[in-house]
This record gives sequence, structure tokens and C-alpha cells, in this order.
Amino acid sequence: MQDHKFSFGLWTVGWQGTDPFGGNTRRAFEPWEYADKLAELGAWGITFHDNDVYDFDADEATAKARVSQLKDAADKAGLVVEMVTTNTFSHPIFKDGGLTSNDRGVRRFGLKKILNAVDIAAEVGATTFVMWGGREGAEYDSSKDYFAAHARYAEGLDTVAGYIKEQGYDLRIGLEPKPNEPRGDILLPTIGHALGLIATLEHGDIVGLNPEVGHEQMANLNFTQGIALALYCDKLFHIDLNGQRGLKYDQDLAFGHGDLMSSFFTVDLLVNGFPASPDAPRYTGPIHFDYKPSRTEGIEGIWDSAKANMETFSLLADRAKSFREDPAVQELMREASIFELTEPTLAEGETVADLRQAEMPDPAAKGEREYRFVELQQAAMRHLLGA
Ligand code: 3MF
Ligand code: MG
Ligand code: MG
Ligand code: MG
Repeated sequence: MQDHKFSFGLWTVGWQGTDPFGGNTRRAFEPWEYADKLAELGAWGITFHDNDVYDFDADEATAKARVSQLKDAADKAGLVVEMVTTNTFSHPIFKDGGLTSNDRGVRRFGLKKILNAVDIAAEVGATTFVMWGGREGAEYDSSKDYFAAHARYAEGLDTVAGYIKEQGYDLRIGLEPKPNEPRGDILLPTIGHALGLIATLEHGDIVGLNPEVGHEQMANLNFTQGIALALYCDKLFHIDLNGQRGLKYDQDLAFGHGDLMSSFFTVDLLVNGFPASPDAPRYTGPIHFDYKPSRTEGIEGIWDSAKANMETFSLLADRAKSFREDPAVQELMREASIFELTEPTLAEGETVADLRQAEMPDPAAKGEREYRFVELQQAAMRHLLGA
């Protein structure tokens, strides 16, 4: 477990089990009460929303005191506070969003709250500032000018990123896409949407992504493919690992308790990179879990589930290593032309006219060639199952 920088949001182990149909099933803890146990189980870091540590209406002195009590507990336990984020979704003022509310006063309030959380992030030594657009969205297309909404989103992001630079903080922003829940539709619903908006920003160099397994899977998308695109764009700044079983509410199961095969290839990418493309960007950030101990669990279940995330990641990391090292797998990969994909399609200096002149393969023969992708996938299955 010590090989990986495992990290947990305080809101994960701290979730008391409230859902739309029932109240808490577990008691509340103070935020600093998690540090020792998480460290003992093998965690390296923690993360939090401003209001995981102090109440929405806490005065400044109380807020400061509570953050420093948490930071002390983390230091004592040997845990890094690696990421901080803002809650712009719980209080009713944010019911139409923080940065994209139709109401300008709400937007100004939201922006100020986010900037305050940026100061806290810098103070506790975090290097990532996550922005999940919890209630940036709509239920009704009649309710919002979507052009203006994206403009205000970009304005907010550039203001926060510009402030980070101005202050000289060692912080980068990770946008967290999610397609729906709590809003019917959330703006920047997927990794691709977020990348599109980032490309328009003035300070986009310090704005990247914090993709979550379950969020992409709620849109029926392939998470591994999504983070591969983020890496290709050099924008995978942080990650939220968890489990999701298909198109339903945001389950936040423990990592691996959703689509196991997909989890295997996610871990493979995180720990092995793109083996055929050794110069490609690698993910070097924390292995951060954003899950919820199921509502059926008691206090023991909080720790069982926290451990489950780290255990599954570690097991899959071992399996992914053995998969990549297996000579039979490498042979199957050669047979599948996997390494050939790294060769540019045109030769150096070759023009379109040259391509038109060049000798082409026989389409019928190429149509009949074997890739043996199924056998390769079955080889992955054998490693995954420890066969
Ligand atoms: C919601 C989430 C959020 C974000 C968090 C920032 C409450 O589905 O995933 O967790 O992860 O706000 O990291
Ligand atoms: Mg989530
Ligand atoms: Mg989730
Ligand atoms: Mg998340």
C-alpha cells in the first residue's frame, strides 16, 4: 500500500448516510478525528471542502481555528493535505449554481467563497484546487442563456486562476465533470466538454481536470479512454476513483466495486502509463478516492470500505504489472499491431500526393487479417483473476 499516494476526501469517510429518502445512519465526527485512522490504514493524504471543516455561516476566527486544528491533526498523523475544494452546492443560495447562477449577486457571493477557499488551500499546502460544478446547470432549457452561462463559467475560472497566479500560489485547478445529479443537467458534463472550455481560457495553463470514475460512467462513457485524452492534453491534474454500476444515481461505491475490468485498465494506465508511447505524459498525482461508505454500514464499515479502496487499487496494480510483463501478452500485442499505432501514418516529408501514388495494401487481405483482441483481453482476464 505504501507504493501509492492514497488520499481520501473528508466528505467520503465522513458521509453519514443521508439520501433523498432517509436521514443519517451514522453519527458525525469532527474532521480531525479521521486522520490517525486513515494514516494507520495506509493513506498518504486527505482533502476537504471548506464546509467539511467549518459551517457555512462560521465567523472567520472559528473557520481559521478549525482549519488549523485539522492541519495539526494531519501533520501529527503524517498526512498531507493535498487538495482543497469549495462547497458551492449545499446552501440554498446556490440552488441555481455558484459561478453560473442567473442572479449576479449569487455569482459574486460564490466567487468570493471560492477565492476564500483558494487562500485556505495555499495555507494548508495543497497543490490542487478542485472545482466540481455541483449546481452549475439546469433542469429546464428555458431557464438559462447557455452562451452567457459558459461565458460566466469561463470568467469565474479565469478570475480564480488569475488570482492563484497573482498570489504566487503553487496551486493548479482541477475541474470535475459530472453529467447530472444534483441538477438535471450539469454544465461541463464530461471530460471532453471541460477540455473544450479550458481551451478558451486566458489562464488555462493552470486549469486541468479531476475526472471521477462514476461520473463518466453515469454518461455511459469509458473512463480509461477519458483520462487517456486528459493525459494526451497534459491536463490530468488529479483524480477521483470510485465504483459505479451502470446508468443510475451517483453510487460512489468503493473503487473496483463497479466495473472491475474497467478499473483494471484504469489502474494499468495510472501505474504503467502508455507502454508503447514512453514519452507520453504520466499521471504522478495522488490516488484520490471519492466514494461513500454505503448507508448500510456502521462505523466499522467506514474503515472496511476505506481499506477496500486501497486494497483493490494495490491488487490491481500488481495484476497490471504482471499483465504487462507477461511475454505471452507482449506477443499478442505485437500480433495485434498495438506498437504499430505509435508510427505516424505518413512517412516523414510524405505529401498527400505521395500517399496517392504509394502502393496500397490489398483491402480484401486486410479485411481478413487477425487482430486476436479477444485472446488478448482473455489474457488480461487471466492476470486480473490471478489464474
Ligand atoms: C459529487 C462529487 C464531489 C466532488 C467534490 C470535489 C462531493 O459527485 O464527486 O464530492 O468530488 O466536490 O472534489
Ligand atoms: Mg461524485
Ligand atoms: Mg460519484
Ligand atoms: Mg468527485
